[in-house]
Amino acid sequence: MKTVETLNELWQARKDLPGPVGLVPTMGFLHDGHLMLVKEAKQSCASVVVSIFVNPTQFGPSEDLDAYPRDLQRDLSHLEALDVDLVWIPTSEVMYPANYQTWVEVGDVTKPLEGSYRPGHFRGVTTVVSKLFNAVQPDVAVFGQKDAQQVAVISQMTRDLSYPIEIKVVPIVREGDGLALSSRNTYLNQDQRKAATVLYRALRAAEKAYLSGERSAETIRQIMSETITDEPLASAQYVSCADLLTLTELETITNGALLSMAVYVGKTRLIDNWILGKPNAD
Ligand code: PAJ
Repeated sequence: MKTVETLNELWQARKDLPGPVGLVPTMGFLHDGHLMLVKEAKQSCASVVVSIFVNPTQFGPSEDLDAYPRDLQRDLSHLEALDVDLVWIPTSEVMYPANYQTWVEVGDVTKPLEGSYRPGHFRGVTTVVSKLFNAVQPDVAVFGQKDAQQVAVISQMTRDLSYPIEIKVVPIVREGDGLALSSRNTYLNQDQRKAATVLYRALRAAEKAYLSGERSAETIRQIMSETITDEPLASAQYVSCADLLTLTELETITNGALLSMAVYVGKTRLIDNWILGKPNAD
Protein backbone atom coordinates (compact mmCIF):
# COMPACT_ATOMS: atom_id res chain seq x y z
CA MET A 1 0.00 0.00 0.00
CA LYS A 2 1.38 3.36 -1.05
CA THR A 3 0.69 6.58 0.88
CA VAL A 4 0.96 9.97 -0.83
CA GLU A 5 0.37 13.60 0.14
CA THR A 6 1.07 16.00 -2.73
CA LEU A 7 -0.70 16.20 -6.09
CA ASN A 8 2.48 15.30 -7.96
CA GLU A 9 2.97 12.16 -5.87
CA LEU A 10 -0.70 11.25 -6.42
CA TRP A 11 -0.56 11.73 -10.20
CA GLN A 12 2.64 9.67 -10.42
CA ALA A 13 1.20 6.80 -8.36
CA ARG A 14 -2.15 6.95 -10.23
CA LYS A 15 -0.39 6.25 -13.55
CA ASP A 16 0.75 2.83 -12.33
CA LEU A 17 -2.71 1.65 -11.14
CA PRO A 18 -4.49 -0.89 -13.32
CA GLY A 19 -8.13 0.02 -14.07
CA PRO A 20 -10.92 0.12 -13.27
CA VAL A 21 -9.91 2.37 -10.38
CA GLY A 22 -12.27 2.85 -7.41
CA LEU A 23 -12.15 5.88 -5.08
CA VAL A 24 -13.47 5.94 -1.52
CA PRO A 25 -13.45 9.52 -0.14
CA THR A 26 -13.33 9.72 3.69
CA MET A 27 -12.49 12.10 6.50
CA GLY A 28 -10.64 9.34 8.38
CA PHE A 29 -11.22 7.86 11.85
CA LEU A 30 -12.38 4.83 9.93
CA HIS A 31 -15.01 2.41 11.23
CA ASP A 32 -16.74 -0.64 9.74
CA GLY A 33 -19.07 1.63 7.71
CA HIS A 34 -16.11 3.17 5.86
CA LEU A 35 -14.47 -0.24 5.53
CA MET A 36 -17.63 -1.63 3.88
CA LEU A 37 -17.23 1.04 1.17
CA VAL A 38 -13.62 -0.06 0.66
CA LYS A 39 -14.75 -3.71 0.38
CA GLU A 40 -17.35 -2.70 -2.23
CA ALA A 41 -14.67 -0.87 -4.21
CA LYS A 42 -12.33 -3.87 -3.95
CA GLN A 43 -15.06 -6.12 -5.38
CA SER A 44 -15.75 -4.08 -8.48
CA CYS A 45 -12.35 -2.49 -9.22
CA ALA A 46 -8.82 -3.66 -9.99
CA SER A 47 -7.30 -0.85 -7.88
CA VAL A 48 -8.64 1.06 -4.89
CA VAL A 49 -7.69 4.58 -3.79
CA VAL A 50 -8.85 5.90 -0.39
CA SER A 51 -8.60 9.59 0.44
CA ILE A 52 -8.40 10.84 4.02
CA PHE A 53 -9.01 14.56 4.40
CA VAL A 54 -10.95 16.39 7.11
CA ASN A 55 -12.36 18.98 4.75
CA PRO A 56 -12.54 22.35 6.55
CA THR A 57 -14.90 23.95 4.00
CA GLN A 58 -17.81 21.60 4.81
CA PHE A 59 -17.81 22.50 8.52
CA GLY A 60 -19.83 25.51 9.69
CA PRO A 61 -18.32 28.13 12.03
CA SER A 62 -19.98 26.54 15.08
CA GLU A 63 -19.24 22.95 14.03
CA ASP A 64 -16.67 20.50 15.35
CA LEU A 65 -13.74 20.83 12.87
CA ASP A 66 -11.00 21.05 15.54
CA ALA A 67 -12.63 18.38 17.71
CA TYR A 68 -13.17 16.02 14.76
CA PRO A 69 -11.59 12.69 15.78
CA ARG A 70 -8.38 11.63 14.02
CA ASP A 71 -6.22 8.47 14.23
CA LEU A 72 -4.11 8.15 11.10
CA GLN A 73 -2.00 5.17 12.22
CA ARG A 74 -5.09 3.10 13.01
CA ASP A 75 -6.73 4.15 9.70
CA LEU A 76 -3.66 3.06 7.74
CA SER A 77 -3.51 -0.34 9.42
CA HIS A 78 -7.22 -0.94 8.62
CA LEU A 79 -6.63 -0.01 4.97
CA GLU A 80 -3.45 -2.09 4.74
CA ALA A 81 -5.42 -5.12 6.03
CA LEU A 82 -7.95 -4.63 3.21
CA ASP A 83 -5.16 -4.47 0.64
CA VAL A 84 -5.89 -0.93 -0.52
CA ASP A 85 -3.49 0.18 -3.26
CA LEU A 86 -3.14 3.90 -2.62
CA VAL A 87 -4.03 6.25 0.23
CA TRP A 88 -4.06 9.98 -0.48
CA ILE A 89 -3.74 12.17 2.60
CA PRO A 90 -3.59 15.74 1.31
CA THR A 91 -2.93 18.66 3.66
CA SER A 92 -5.23 21.71 3.66
CA GLU A 93 -2.51 23.55 1.70
CA VAL A 94 -2.63 20.89 -1.04
CA MET A 95 -6.44 21.10 -1.33
CA TYR A 96 -6.86 24.84 -0.71
CA PRO A 97 -3.63 26.64 -1.58
CA ALA A 98 -3.27 30.34 -0.77
CA ASN A 99 -5.65 32.51 -2.86
CA TYR A 100 -8.01 29.58 -3.50
CA GLN A 101 -11.24 30.94 -5.06
CA THR A 102 -13.16 28.28 -7.01
CA TRP A 103 -16.31 26.53 -5.75
CA VAL A 104 -18.68 23.87 -7.04
CA GLU A 105 -22.31 24.52 -6.11
CA VAL A 106 -25.27 22.23 -6.78
CA GLY A 107 -28.83 23.70 -6.81
CA ASP A 108 -32.22 22.56 -5.49
CA VAL A 109 -31.26 19.18 -4.04
CA THR A 110 -28.83 20.88 -1.60
CA LYS A 111 -31.53 23.19 -0.18
CA PRO A 112 -33.75 21.04 2.14
CA LEU A 113 -32.85 18.80 5.12
CA GLU A 114 -29.13 18.99 5.99
CA GLY A 115 -28.70 21.91 3.59
CA SER A 116 -31.23 24.03 5.46
CA TYR A 117 -29.55 23.48 8.86
CA ARG A 118 -25.93 23.47 7.64
CA PRO A 119 -25.59 26.42 5.26
CA GLY A 120 -22.53 26.07 3.02
CA HIS A 121 -22.02 22.42 3.99
CA PHE A 122 -22.80 20.95 0.58
CA ARG A 123 -20.78 23.62 -1.23
CA GLY A 124 -17.79 22.36 0.76
CA VAL A 125 -18.64 18.72 0.04
CA THR A 126 -19.17 19.16 -3.71
CA THR A 127 -16.06 21.32 -4.07
CA VAL A 128 -13.81 18.82 -2.32
CA VAL A 129 -15.36 15.75 -3.98
CA SER A 130 -15.02 17.44 -7.36
CA LYS A 131 -11.33 18.10 -6.61
CA LEU A 132 -10.88 14.46 -5.52
CA PHE A 133 -12.57 13.27 -8.74
CA ASN A 134 -10.37 15.54 -10.89
CA ALA A 135 -7.15 14.50 -9.18
CA VAL A 136 -7.76 10.75 -8.91
CA GLN A 137 -9.84 10.28 -12.09
CA PRO A 138 -11.56 7.14 -10.77
CA ASP A 139 -13.88 4.93 -12.81
CA VAL A 140 -16.02 4.22 -9.73
CA ALA A 141 -16.58 6.26 -6.54
CA VAL A 142 -18.22 4.71 -3.48
CA PHE A 143 -20.38 6.56 -0.94
CA GLY A 144 -22.55 5.48 2.03
CA GLN A 145 -26.35 5.66 2.26
CA LYS A 146 -25.73 6.95 5.82
CA ASP A 147 -25.47 10.41 4.22
CA ALA A 148 -28.50 10.07 1.94
CA GLN A 149 -28.60 13.70 0.82
CA GLN A 150 -24.84 13.67 0.14
CA VAL A 151 -25.44 10.73 -2.24
CA ALA A 152 -28.24 12.66 -4.01
CA VAL A 153 -26.09 15.81 -4.27
CA ILE A 154 -22.98 14.01 -5.54
CA SER A 155 -25.02 11.98 -8.05
CA GLN A 156 -26.51 15.26 -9.33
CA MET A 157 -23.06 16.88 -9.57
CA THR A 158 -21.62 13.84 -11.37
CA ARG A 159 -24.41 13.99 -14.00
CA ASP A 160 -24.36 17.77 -14.34
CA LEU A 161 -20.57 18.03 -14.73
CA SER A 162 -20.39 14.93 -16.99
CA TYR A 163 -17.88 13.06 -14.85
CA PRO A 164 -17.34 9.61 -16.42
CA ILE A 165 -17.64 8.04 -12.96
CA GLU A 166 -20.07 5.41 -11.68
CA ILE A 167 -21.41 6.29 -8.22
CA LYS A 168 -21.93 3.22 -6.04
CA VAL A 169 -23.93 3.43 -2.82
CA VAL A 170 -23.42 1.10 0.16
CA PRO A 171 -26.26 0.49 2.69
CA ILE A 172 -25.95 1.88 6.23
CA VAL A 173 -23.77 -0.25 8.52
CA ARG A 174 -25.30 -0.40 12.02
CA GLU A 175 -24.38 -1.60 15.51
CA GLY A 176 -26.31 -4.64 16.83
CA ASP A 177 -28.87 -2.32 18.49
CA GLY A 178 -29.49 -0.35 15.30
CA LEU A 179 -27.30 2.74 15.89
CA ALA A 180 -25.73 3.74 12.57
CA LEU A 181 -21.92 3.72 12.78
CA SER A 182 -20.51 7.25 12.83
CA SER A 183 -17.27 8.90 13.91
CA ARG A 184 -19.42 11.19 16.06
CA ASN A 185 -20.65 8.23 18.18
CA THR A 186 -17.33 8.50 20.07
CA TYR A 187 -18.61 11.76 21.63
CA LEU A 188 -21.46 9.90 23.42
CA ASN A 189 -21.21 8.88 27.09
CA GLN A 190 -22.77 5.59 28.25
CA ASP A 191 -26.28 6.95 28.87
CA GLN A 192 -26.26 8.96 25.66
CA ARG A 193 -25.07 5.91 23.73
CA LYS A 194 -28.15 4.00 24.95
CA ALA A 195 -30.44 6.93 24.14
CA ALA A 196 -28.93 7.21 20.65
CA THR A 197 -30.81 4.09 19.52
CA VAL A 198 -33.87 6.39 19.41
CA LEU A 199 -33.11 7.35 15.79
CA TYR A 200 -33.36 3.75 14.64
CA ARG A 201 -36.40 3.12 16.86
CA ALA A 202 -38.16 6.14 15.33
CA LEU A 203 -37.39 4.99 11.79
CA ARG A 204 -38.62 1.46 12.50
CA ALA A 205 -41.81 2.75 14.19
CA ALA A 206 -42.51 4.81 11.06
CA GLU A 207 -41.81 1.84 8.81
CA LYS A 208 -44.17 -0.33 10.87
CA ALA A 209 -46.97 2.20 10.36
CA TYR A 210 -46.19 2.38 6.64
CA LEU A 211 -46.30 -1.42 6.35
CA SER A 212 -49.71 -1.41 8.09
CA GLY A 213 -51.00 0.87 5.36
CA GLU A 214 -50.33 4.42 6.67
CA ARG A 215 -49.71 6.75 3.71
CA SER A 216 -50.01 10.21 5.31
CA ALA A 217 -46.49 11.66 5.41
CA GLU A 218 -47.52 13.99 8.27
CA THR A 219 -48.63 11.02 10.40
CA ILE A 220 -45.34 9.26 9.62
CA ARG A 221 -43.40 12.40 10.65
CA GLN A 222 -45.46 12.59 13.86
CA ILE A 223 -44.69 8.97 14.74
CA MET A 224 -40.95 9.70 14.40
CA SER A 225 -41.20 12.96 16.42
CA GLU A 226 -43.16 11.31 19.22
CA THR A 227 -40.67 8.46 19.51
CA ILE A 228 -37.87 11.02 19.87
CA THR A 229 -39.81 13.19 22.34
CA ASP A 230 -40.22 10.10 24.55
CA GLU A 231 -36.44 9.84 24.90
CA PRO A 232 -35.38 12.42 27.53
CA LEU A 233 -31.73 12.69 26.39
CA ALA A 234 -32.67 13.31 22.74
CA SER A 235 -34.16 16.24 20.85
CA ALA A 236 -35.03 16.28 17.15
CA GLN A 237 -33.73 19.06 14.93
CA TYR A 238 -35.84 17.80 12.04
CA VAL A 239 -37.73 14.70 10.97
CA SER A 240 -38.60 14.27 7.32
CA CYS A 241 -40.65 12.08 5.03
CA ALA A 242 -39.54 13.23 1.60
CA ASP A 243 -39.63 12.37 -2.08
CA LEU A 244 -36.78 9.98 -2.92
CA LEU A 245 -35.52 12.07 -5.82
CA THR A 246 -36.22 15.73 -5.01
CA LEU A 247 -35.97 15.35 -1.19
CA THR A 248 -38.93 17.74 -0.77
CA GLU A 249 -41.51 16.94 1.93
CA LEU A 250 -44.40 14.71 0.87
CA GLU A 251 -48.08 14.94 1.78
CA THR A 252 -48.98 11.43 0.68
CA ILE A 253 -46.63 8.51 0.13
CA THR A 254 -47.40 7.11 -3.30
CA ASN A 255 -44.06 5.98 -4.66
CA GLY A 256 -41.74 5.30 -1.74
CA ALA A 257 -40.13 7.89 0.53
CA LEU A 258 -36.91 8.81 2.27
CA LEU A 259 -37.36 9.02 6.04
CA SER A 260 -34.56 11.05 7.58
CA MET A 261 -33.75 12.97 10.73
CA ALA A 262 -31.15 14.92 12.65
CA VAL A 263 -31.29 14.43 16.41
CA TYR A 264 -29.20 15.95 19.20
CA VAL A 265 -28.19 13.50 21.89
CA GLY A 266 -26.56 15.83 24.40
CA LYS A 267 -24.40 18.11 22.24
CA THR A 268 -23.83 15.44 19.58
CA ARG A 269 -25.77 15.80 16.36
CA LEU A 270 -26.64 12.40 14.85
CA ILE A 271 -28.32 11.70 11.50
CA ASP A 272 -30.02 8.58 10.20
CA ASN A 273 -32.39 7.57 7.41
CA TRP A 274 -34.50 4.74 6.04
CA ILE A 275 -36.06 4.15 2.65
CA LEU A 276 -39.75 3.21 2.49
CA GLY A 277 -41.04 1.24 -0.47
CA LYS A 278 -37.63 0.01 -1.63
CA PRO A 279 -35.22 -2.48 -0.04
CA ASN A 280 -32.69 -0.90 2.39
CA ALA A 281 -30.60 -4.06 2.18
CA ASP A 282 -29.70 -3.85 5.87
P1 PAJ B 1 -17.06 10.64 6.21
O1 PAJ B 1 -18.05 11.14 7.20
O2 PAJ B 1 -15.71 10.21 6.69
O3 PAJ B 1 -17.74 9.43 5.45
C1 PAJ B 1 -17.07 8.81 4.37
C2 PAJ B 1 -18.04 7.88 3.69
O4 PAJ B 1 -18.43 6.83 4.60
C3 PAJ B 1 -19.36 8.59 3.28
O5 PAJ B 1 -19.71 8.18 1.97
C4 PAJ B 1 -20.35 8.12 4.32
O6 PAJ B 1 -21.69 8.11 3.88
C5 PAJ B 1 -19.84 6.70 4.58
N1 PAJ B 1 -20.33 6.19 5.87
C6 PAJ B 1 -20.18 6.76 7.09
N2 PAJ B 1 -20.81 6.03 8.05
C7 PAJ B 1 -21.39 4.98 7.40
C8 PAJ B 1 -22.21 3.87 7.82
N3 PAJ B 1 -22.55 3.70 9.10
N4 PAJ B 1 -22.62 3.00 6.88
C9 PAJ B 1 -22.29 3.18 5.55
N5 PAJ B 1 -21.53 4.19 5.11
C10 PAJ B 1 -21.08 5.08 6.01
O7 PAJ B 1 -18.89 11.82 4.14
C11 PAJ B 1 -17.78 12.31 4.28
O8 PAJ B 1 -16.80 11.76 5.08
C12 PAJ B 1 -17.34 13.58 3.57
O9 PAJ B 1 -18.47 14.40 3.37
C13 PAJ B 1 -16.62 13.33 2.23
C14 PAJ B 1 -17.55 12.63 1.21
C15 PAJ B 1 -15.35 12.48 2.45
C16 PAJ B 1 -16.20 14.69 1.61
O10 PAJ B 1 -15.37 15.39 2.48
